[in-house]
Amino acid sequence: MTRVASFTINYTQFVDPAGRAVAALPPLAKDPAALIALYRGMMLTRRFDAKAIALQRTGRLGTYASSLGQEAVTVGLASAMRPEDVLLPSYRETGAQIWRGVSLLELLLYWGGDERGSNFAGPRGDFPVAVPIASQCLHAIGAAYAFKLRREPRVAVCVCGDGATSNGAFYEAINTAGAWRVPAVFVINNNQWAISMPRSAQSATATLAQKAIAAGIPGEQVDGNDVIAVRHLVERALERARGGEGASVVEALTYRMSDHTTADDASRYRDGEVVSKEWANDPIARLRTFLSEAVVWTKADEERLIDELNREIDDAVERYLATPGPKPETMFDHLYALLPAALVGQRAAVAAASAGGDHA
Ligand SMILES: Cc1ncc(C[n+]2csc(CCOP(=O)(O)OP(=O)(O)O)c2C)c(N)n1
Ligand SMILES: [Mg+2]
Repeated sequence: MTRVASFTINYTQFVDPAGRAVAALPPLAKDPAALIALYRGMMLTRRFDAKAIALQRTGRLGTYASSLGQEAVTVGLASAMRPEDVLLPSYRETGAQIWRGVSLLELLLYWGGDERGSNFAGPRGDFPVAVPIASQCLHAIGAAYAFKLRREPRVAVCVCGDGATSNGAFYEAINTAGAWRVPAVFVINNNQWAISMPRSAQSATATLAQKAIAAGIPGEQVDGNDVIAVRHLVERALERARGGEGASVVEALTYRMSDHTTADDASRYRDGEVVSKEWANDPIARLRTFLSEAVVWTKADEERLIDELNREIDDAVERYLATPGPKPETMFDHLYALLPAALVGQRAAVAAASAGGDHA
């Protein structure tokens, strides 16, 4: 018998849950401005998240998917990208979208059921939120193949959940990424749950990263609550893709601290004590401790930042609530470039029957 293939999956962590460096740090970790920007991005994401849930609970926003506890994955991966790269997010990448320049108003409009919120004024090339699981993985292949054909030094960055890696579209996408050697990075935001299905019941594989091996591309794991590590690993994967070496998979290990969405009640299927213990891994507290020790981050800095973020969020909420809601017939306007004849009549019938509404 001869061994014809073998593989190893590496796991990277730079800063442990107590905020201590546990490995030789990358240059980023010694750049106070860069660290503070990451901290601000994570704090904004968390505060926006809380506001979005409050708006949903008071009937002023639709179903919303929280990223509580997952801020380091979503902000870390976006911070590694260049503006000209393209993000293909799932519904849990609010932090990445904000970092990329999607406005808080656009996010509120989207989650308020208004498709104008997906017509980003900032990152024009970024894809809208993908709700159908893993569909964005295939879109990423299309985008990445276009970059390759046009010889543009851009990378398609696709983010999907742990559960999404059980979907055929994920396997098809990574297989094609390997075969076509396209500039793509697949980040698995492994929050340990696919609604009520725990990671252990989703797949018998030891790591999700090793699914990449079967596609002929590298896969590795990172501590998804260590923003420095996420940023570093995704940056490396991006450099590789940009340099013509092809796609890779980064599995970021984190934990979904929230319900699946505002339409879910996670206390029905998971142990509250286990969830509470996960707060010890909070990515924001970890960076705050690291910052206070490595750089100067005082209580006054923290208070100033919170004031500034509150103002930014309140201003977006005010503008959102003052935006007249979309007319019901506009639901026909964003799927087809040219509306099929069969739907033209339906659109007209809806328009005739509706008077429109608003978000407040
Ligand atoms: C193709 C498809 N199948 C099923 C669903 C229903 N669904 C919505 S979220 C979800 C679980 C996804 O879990 P995961 O990929 O881990 O992402 P997470 O929600 O944890 O971020 C499922 C099955 C869907 N949206 N699309
Ligand atoms: Mg999940």
